[in-house]
Amino acid sequence: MKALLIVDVQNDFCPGGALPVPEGDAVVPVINSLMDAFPLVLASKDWHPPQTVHFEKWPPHCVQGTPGAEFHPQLRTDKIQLVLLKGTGNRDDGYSAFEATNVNLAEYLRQQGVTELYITGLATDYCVRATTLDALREGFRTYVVTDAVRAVNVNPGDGERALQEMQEAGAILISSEDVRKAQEAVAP
Ligand code: VGL
Ligand code: ZN
Repeated sequence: MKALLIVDVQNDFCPGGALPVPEGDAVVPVINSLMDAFPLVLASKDWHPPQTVHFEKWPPHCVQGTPGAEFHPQLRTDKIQLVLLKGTGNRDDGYSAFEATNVNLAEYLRQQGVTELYITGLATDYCVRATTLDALREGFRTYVVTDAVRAVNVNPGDGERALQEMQEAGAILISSEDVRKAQEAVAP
């Protein structure tokens, strides 16, 4: 069984937010178009306390309960079965959705019978990267949907390098079109 994992598609990571990812909002329609192909859809939220060591590295963003921490308003939430909260402590970055503090994600996925994870969202070079590498370590067949992710690119090329690193670690890079095609072949 496969699951769609949406990483941090929150207002603060989109244009106009506190830590905007260039074209961050461009992933929203792509992710929306994928949801119906998956029996299980999960989404993570970066969910920081107002004071955290994380804000020594980054401008304050995604503070628990603030508008910046909400999902992008166009993201379809009706299909999201579980929200994973991460970066919730004062001393952790919580880049990976597998560091969620409200659910043990790896255990949850195994309980649900999930063997394949399709990863989308923000940002390619931080939370998508960390989540993908953890998913591989946990033994899931892990896909990264390349047109459903965007990078911060603190240094030019960070996003491309992250994709290459994930691929070398065993991730399969796939386009959203190919995800949809594969699904149509199964259930026309
Ligand atoms: C992220 C930087 C800081 C991310 C979160 O979601 O990729 N990046 N916090
Ligand atoms: Zn953060």
